[in-house]
Amino acid sequence: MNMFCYQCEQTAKGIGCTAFGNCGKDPQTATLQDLLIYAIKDISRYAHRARQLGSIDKSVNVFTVEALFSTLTNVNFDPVRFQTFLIEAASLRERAKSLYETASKRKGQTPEQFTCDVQWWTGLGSLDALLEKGLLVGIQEKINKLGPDVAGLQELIVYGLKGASAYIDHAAILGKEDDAVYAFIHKTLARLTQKPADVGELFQTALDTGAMNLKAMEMLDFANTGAYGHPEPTQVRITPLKGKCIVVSGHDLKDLEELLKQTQGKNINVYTHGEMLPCNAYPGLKKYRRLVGNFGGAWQDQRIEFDRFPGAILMTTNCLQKPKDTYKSRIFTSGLVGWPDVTHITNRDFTPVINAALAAPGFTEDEPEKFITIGFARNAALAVAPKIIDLVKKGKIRRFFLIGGCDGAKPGRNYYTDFAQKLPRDCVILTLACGKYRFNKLDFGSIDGIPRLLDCGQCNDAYSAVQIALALAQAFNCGVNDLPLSLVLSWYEQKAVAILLTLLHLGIKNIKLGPTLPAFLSKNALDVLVEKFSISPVGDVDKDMKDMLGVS
Ligand code: SF4
Ligand code: SF3
Repeated sequence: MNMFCYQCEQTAKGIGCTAFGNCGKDPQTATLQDLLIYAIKDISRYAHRARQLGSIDKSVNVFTVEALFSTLTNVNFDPVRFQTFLIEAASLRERAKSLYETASKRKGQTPEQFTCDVQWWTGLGSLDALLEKGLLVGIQEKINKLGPDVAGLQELIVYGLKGASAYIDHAAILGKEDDAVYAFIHKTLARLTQKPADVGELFQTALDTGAMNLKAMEMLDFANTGAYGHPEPTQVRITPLKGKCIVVSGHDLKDLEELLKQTQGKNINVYTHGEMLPCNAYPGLKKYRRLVGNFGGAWQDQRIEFDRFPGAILMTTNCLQKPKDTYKSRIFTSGLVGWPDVTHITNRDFTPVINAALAAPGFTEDEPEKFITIGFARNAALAVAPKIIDLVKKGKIRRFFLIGGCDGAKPGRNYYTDFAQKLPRDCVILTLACGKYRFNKLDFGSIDGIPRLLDCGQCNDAYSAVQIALALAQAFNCGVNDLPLSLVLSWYEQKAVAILLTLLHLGIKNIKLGPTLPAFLSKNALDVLVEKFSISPVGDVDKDMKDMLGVS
């Protein structure tokens, strides 16, 4: 069986994964994901029109976002879970359809009738039948039909929606929702079922997706800070302590909080991993004495790191890799994450995780102490803004570099380490997301008490970075593009796509992007990005840095 997926940076040969995903996604799962995306576009037609007539169904909203998020890279690899999703999708299609028809009748209107080339909602009990249908709606088919320019831009929009859905889902878990984001997603997916838009409209929709993602990140910021307080500068231990242990990876703060509650009094140390590192800076999470620090680095090292972690492992969101047999019995998934034959936690009952931690040996001794400093999200960073502005005016800080984004396994990502290390000592680095593990354990020193490395947090804390940039622009009475600020970004999955669209929506120019440019964007589409936004690929560290510093 074949597949075609080009949604992430690690796509095979920089073109597309066709036999098996480089991420570990098998062709069955890929095909079912394609069918699920097709299904939610169909459902969105009804949901969008029903909303226009004043009828909204919360379960359709939540399902749309969960379905999108589950197809994000490195989230769910379990074909059975996707079959279940499709069964649920079929019943939600009926619900959305009847919602629309009832609303139409109420207004004295005749509801529109829609057709689908593929009747995805029938034969749901047979995996083979679903796979047959999925193959008809794959991305390669779309490219053949629409050409690489339009197909690629349509996918850019869908990937932006996937990324934003991750943030919308996290915010909803903490009780923050806004119908405007669901409305945008339904409207946009519904539009994608119609006669293809031209390139200009597709670009505009992509930028609008970036605007919606800004709203999603803002909601999540408010949800996180509302529940756990504002991150504060914090020294985090990065070496293990003696004792039984659990490591929590992913992005879900609520899962971590519940686990910390459930492990109280059980003598189990809890460590963050990957994108959970910033949790150590939230007052509402760091108050738990047993949250003892961070273990390991970014997602792509997990098969080595989890192998040597002597406790239980919880994967709350992306990025999961194929578990090794050595730890398969002590790794657990939660939320939308899934891997066949790995125990999935439901209803945040972490008893199996706790039991696995108690059964595992744990660390036998304390490793020598080592700490890193984190916690410079918007509140903490803006608290030191007056001092930073003063240092800029005195010429002690020459330039800011936002070096952040996703990490990944492909070669070429040491560019970001080299770049950070080679920066002149009068430059400050802002960072966020898992790409920071390329350099966040290095000592960059400080400038008059301001650390040269300011860690804003997770990928969604791009919202914080935007707020910091806007505040600096206001202080210097200029636009963000006129600030002494350069953006050097790394991408891997679709949350990075959503964030990139947000930055473009804000009109931010001259972004350096790498390690490679998205395979799903055709040359023509990339040319437009270069022309309109002066985006350029990362190249030679020394040359790129000289260009950004404006020195010859
Ligand atoms: Fe390949 Fe990336 Fe798609 Fe996985 S998500 S199949 S690595 S393009
Ligand atoms: Fe990393 Fe997966 Fe993107 Fe949250 S954990 S940034 S890659």
